[in-house]
Amino acid sequence: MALSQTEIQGKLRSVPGWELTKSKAIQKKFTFPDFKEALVFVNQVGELAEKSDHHPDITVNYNKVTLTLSTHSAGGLTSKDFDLAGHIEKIGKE
Ligand code: H2B
Repeated sequence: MALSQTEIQGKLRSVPGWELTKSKAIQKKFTFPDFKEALVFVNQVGELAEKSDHHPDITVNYNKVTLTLSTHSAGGLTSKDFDLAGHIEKIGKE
C-alpha cells in the first residue's frame, strides 16, 4: 500500500541523502572514482534488488549512479522502497 505524505516524511529521515522526487519516488546520486567502480556498485544494488524482488531505476553517467525507487504496482512509495534504500546504504559498510 502506498505511504501517506506524513509516513514518507518520517521514513525519509532514516535514509540520508535520499530525496523525494515530483513523481512519487525517492532518488539518490552516488559518485565513484571511475566507471568501473560505479558498475561494481550497480551490481551490488542488482543483487539486493533480486533478493528483495524490488527493483530501482538505475542510470549510469560515467562515474555517477542515480537510483530511483518507487513501487510500480502501488503507483507510489511503499515501505519496500525505504527498506531497499536502507539496504543500499549499507553497501560497502560491512
Ligand atoms: N520493483 C518495483 N520497483 N516495483 C514493483 O512494483 C515491482 C518491482 N514489482 N519488482 C515486482 C518486481 C513484481 O513485478 C514481481 C512479479 O514481484
